[in-house]
Amino acid sequence: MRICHFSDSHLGAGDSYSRRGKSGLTERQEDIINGYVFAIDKIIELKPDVCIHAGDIFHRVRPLNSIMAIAAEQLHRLAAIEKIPTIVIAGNHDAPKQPHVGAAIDVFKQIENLHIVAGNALKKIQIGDTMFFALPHCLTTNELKTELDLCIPDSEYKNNVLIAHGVAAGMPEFSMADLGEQELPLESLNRFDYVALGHFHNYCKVAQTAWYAGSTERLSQSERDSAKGLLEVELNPLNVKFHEVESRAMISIDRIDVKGMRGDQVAEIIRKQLDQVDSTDKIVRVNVTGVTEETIKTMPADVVSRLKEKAFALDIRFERDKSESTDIGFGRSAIGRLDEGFIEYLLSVDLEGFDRDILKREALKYLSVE
Ligand SMILES: [Mn+2]
Repeated sequence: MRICHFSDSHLGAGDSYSRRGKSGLTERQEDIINGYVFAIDKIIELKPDVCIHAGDIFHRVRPLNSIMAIAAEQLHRLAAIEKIPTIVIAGNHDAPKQPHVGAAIDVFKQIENLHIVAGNALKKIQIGDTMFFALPHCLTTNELKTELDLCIPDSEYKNNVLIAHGVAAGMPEFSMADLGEQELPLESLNRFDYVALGHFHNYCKVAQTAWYAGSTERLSQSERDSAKGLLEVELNPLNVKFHEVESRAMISIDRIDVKGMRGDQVAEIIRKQLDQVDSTDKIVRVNVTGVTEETIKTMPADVVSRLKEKAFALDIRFERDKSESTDIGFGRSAIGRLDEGFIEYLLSVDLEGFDRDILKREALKYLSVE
């Protein structure tokens, strides 16, 4: 039995990015969609016996219709046209917080050869000589425990495979402190011939037979050094191989110390650094330390937006000079992140009965300096 395991496509993410591409979605959303499509191209080329998506195919509970159509087209291609039996589980990002809302992936249930697993309950799926225990994201720890207790390998089958979305226990470095994150005890993972995990975005082995496939595109700076792609898994004996797919480069320019410098000098230093790393097609974070009130006051008004033209995306973080005692924030830069953070939060929560646009407008009134 040969399996392809991929995960965390987060389709729809990147909507706060400013430039729009040909599709009308943002260029960043297009990147994220491309990662998902490239992974499916590779899986079709590898022609496994079974394909697994271990959760968070969508970034939000309610994706745009256009995003759902893209997801459906590719799953149809994989399962119905290429006839690769495919199992997709709900993750914490795309599982609804209220059961009556239902999971977006449920819409794909009718696709031939596709097994959709959502709704807080384990589903056992037999394919050939292998039993797949597909455990979607559960709403509560109690529900998770009840369902995990049902995950007992059956010796009737040559292989038993567990599919789950969450944090492998005892590995705090893997916790992304996400809302609704769930912990999977190692003793329940170790019983299986293979465990296909989702949630952690950098592919890695976490227990004797348990692997995270990682995400199909980089979604945060903590993923900048990790290649993106999918796992090809041979069972009996277990052999796991990573296949890379194309993804956007992410870099971090760390600790440019600007103590005692004026804002216009700082802008020039950042510009030179960006030239050195050939930043045009990359997502770049710049950490500037030793910033004083004087640095901010002497920074030309449009400097950040002009620097932004030099990268695909640019996030400049100014860190205050520790010897400066004042408590006042950093105007544009600090506030800029606060309002962006709040909008991101607004987009990520269910706002039943509220108008998202009105809330967004009101919030910006209070959080923006302009
Ligand atoms: Mn997740």
